[in-house]
Amino acid sequence: MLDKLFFRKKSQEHKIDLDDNIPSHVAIIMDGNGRWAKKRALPRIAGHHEGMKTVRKIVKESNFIGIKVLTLYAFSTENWKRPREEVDFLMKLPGEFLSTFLPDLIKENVQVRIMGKKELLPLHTIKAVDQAIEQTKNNSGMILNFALNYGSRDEMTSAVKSIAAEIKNGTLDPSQIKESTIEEHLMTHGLKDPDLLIRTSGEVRLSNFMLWQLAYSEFWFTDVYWPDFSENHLREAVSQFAQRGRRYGGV
Ligand code: V07
Repeated sequence: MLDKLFFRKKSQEHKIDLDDNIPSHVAIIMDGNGRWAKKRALPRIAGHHEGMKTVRKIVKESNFIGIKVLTLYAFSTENWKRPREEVDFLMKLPGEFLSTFLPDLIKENVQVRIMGKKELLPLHTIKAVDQAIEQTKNNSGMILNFALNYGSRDEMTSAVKSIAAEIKNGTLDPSQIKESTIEEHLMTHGLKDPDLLIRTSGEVRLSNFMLWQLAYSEFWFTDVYWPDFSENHLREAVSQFAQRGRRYGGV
């Protein structure tokens, strides 16, 4: 690992030093697939398909850099409002991605996870992701966490519901509720908060993504459309992160 990083250190444009503060959890809003396609007079689904190939590249590079958790916003609770054909196409991407890349992910010791309301996905999508989760559950390397039918307000609403149910059945008293109680009921329980959020394609908002978990994260934005996002862009974001000091509200 040491000499590999050293080799790349000399050969890459954005240097990441061995003693750098590598973000352990990186979250990405993969935006701009539709605009990428439009620019080329292609259908939107062509952009999504190209975006899927970028996912593979960025997963590989993240693992190489030493990122421990990579969370990718693949489908939001709002995305159901898109045209039916586009939604149907998007729902086939997890299956296509996994049938192509799952063997590589297994070799690379990556653990696949999903956060979001899985029950509302088409059965073929659920089957594909469940199989990947099952086949990688004992992997000890990078966690690849796909936000699929995920919305932060939906996540918080579910958390409040289950906390309320525990109060009602007597297993929890309101006076015992702490920040950690809420954290334990979120879909990210057990994962540390993202250190770095990346959003592509020039939009500068959170769009209902990990509102609780991003409270102290560094944000990094680029105008680049997701299908054009490269390993070098990721290294640029990570090396800028490594240079920024973080104070957590202290002095
Ligand atoms: C999707 C490609 C990336 C750009 C954003 C929208 C389109 C990979 C997955 C995926 C999800 C779960 C999983 C394995 C792969 C995916 C959707 C859309 C819905 F276990 N890319 N990708 N899922 N796009």
